Amino acid sequence: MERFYLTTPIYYVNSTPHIGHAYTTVAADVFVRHQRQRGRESFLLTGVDEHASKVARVAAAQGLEPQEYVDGIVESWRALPARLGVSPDFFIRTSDEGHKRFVQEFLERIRQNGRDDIYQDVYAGLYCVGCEAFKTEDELVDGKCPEHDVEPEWIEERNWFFRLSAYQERLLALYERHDFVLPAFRANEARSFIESGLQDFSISRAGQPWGIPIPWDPDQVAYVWADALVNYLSALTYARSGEDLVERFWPVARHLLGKDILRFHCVYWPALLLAAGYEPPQQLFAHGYLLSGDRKVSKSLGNLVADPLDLVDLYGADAVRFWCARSVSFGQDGIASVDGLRERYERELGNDLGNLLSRVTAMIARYRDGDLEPSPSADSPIAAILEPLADDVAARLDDFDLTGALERIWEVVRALNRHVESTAPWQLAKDDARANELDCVLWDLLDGLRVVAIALAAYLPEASERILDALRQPATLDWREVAYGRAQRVEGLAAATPLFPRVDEPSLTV
Ligand code: ME8
Repeated sequence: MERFYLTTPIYYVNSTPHIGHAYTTVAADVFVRHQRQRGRESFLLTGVDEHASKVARVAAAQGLEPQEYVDGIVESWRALPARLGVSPDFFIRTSDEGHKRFVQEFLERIRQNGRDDIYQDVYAGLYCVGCEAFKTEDELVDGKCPEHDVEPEWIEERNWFFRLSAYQERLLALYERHDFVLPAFRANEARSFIESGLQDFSISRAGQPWGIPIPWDPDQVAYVWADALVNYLSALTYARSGEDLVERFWPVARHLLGKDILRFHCVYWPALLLAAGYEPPQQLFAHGYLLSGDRKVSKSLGNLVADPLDLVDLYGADAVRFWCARSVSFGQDGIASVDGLRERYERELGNDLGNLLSRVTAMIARYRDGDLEPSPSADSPIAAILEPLADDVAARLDDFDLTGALERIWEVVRALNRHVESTAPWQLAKDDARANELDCVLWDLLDGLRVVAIALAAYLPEASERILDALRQPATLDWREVAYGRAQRVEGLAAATPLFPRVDEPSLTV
């Protein structure tokens, strides 16, 4: 049985979600839904990172205890996947007891691995609370963290260090595998960072009451990244009560993340795993930034596009999912604009796909009273168009090519539209001698739309179900159905209602 385990980053709860968080969450869901269609046992993990200093600060500013604060705001983070049509197999909170216990065991395993990988020292240096990361002078621009545009704070404290420097060779060996980190240019970035020499880093913080206590020194708490990264493993130990999923899913673990947290995932995390006696993940994919102007979309930079949930209210989850997958080539940076969403909604979802469904169903209703018998033909041009689709899309999605796979499906949508124009069923309908020809054309279009609906199901789960329903086809999403000639006979098919009706938009632009 092939399995698939995919994680999103766990997001900081110092604020509510924005479109950048929706982006990774949607992408992860598309990959997992697709693998399920191919019959793979899959597990999608997402959740929140609660023990950050910035979270404690926001709580204090609101006069709340950190736990009280996170218990409140976590609801808006749970709503994010739910409203985007994403149903994670588990939603982790780092304040879960199961997670806290596992982090303590994990750190204890490293300390007792016989290699002296954890030692005490004094950290004196800079810390960016935005990144929750220690910074060196050369990482700053004009004395500020370039990511958050703020000066880091000076910290001097005695805490526990992890001997990352001892893992250079073992980490480089992971990068011998060409696809350990994708895209390849990100693998090169991580590899050169490792080659440039690794500094040990602090895995605990002194004088911070909010966090997971270090088991052998409860006056200190785990550094937020040494706590958060472990979620990918800890979740598997308690997501299902009485069941440990580590053996089932850890060997096939894949992490999806934004490029901002590449080093933590591609360098620190595999080293911590090796030190604790676990295998590194199978694969990591780092995508780019959604930008507003030339800056990353971010709450702290205050350049938000719009609340993702407002966009869902207006356009529906499918439209937001489509826009995430299609507006920026996955892996690259790109502009996320609400204008772009509106434009794609109208032109691609409304016209290319929605009108195609309306036209095809209306023609079947009108010219054949809604009844059609299967009439596949091996030399149909539609057969040739559909034949390579399943493999092409699957290969792209296996490589995390979210945008490329969708474009491949859209080629078929466009081809079906051209087929309507070139065969002109309204002309055929005028000539009784061409009745068979009309049957074949209509049936091919029906079958093509059926294939498109199944191929698109991972991206547009709601629309896909509605298309299959409008076509009176079974709701099965089995990937083997993405093949020509499998549509079933239809009876009493009616013209479909618009799939993506016009939206009158209030002011949502930046
Ligand atoms: O870094 N464009 O949490 P975070 C694209 N808690 N993706 C974006 C984005 C943008 N403009 N803004 C955010 C953390 N993201 C840690 C992670 S994991 C063990 C701990 C997405 O709330 C993207 O996935 O800052 C990015 O990596 C993540 O949100 C950062 O979320």
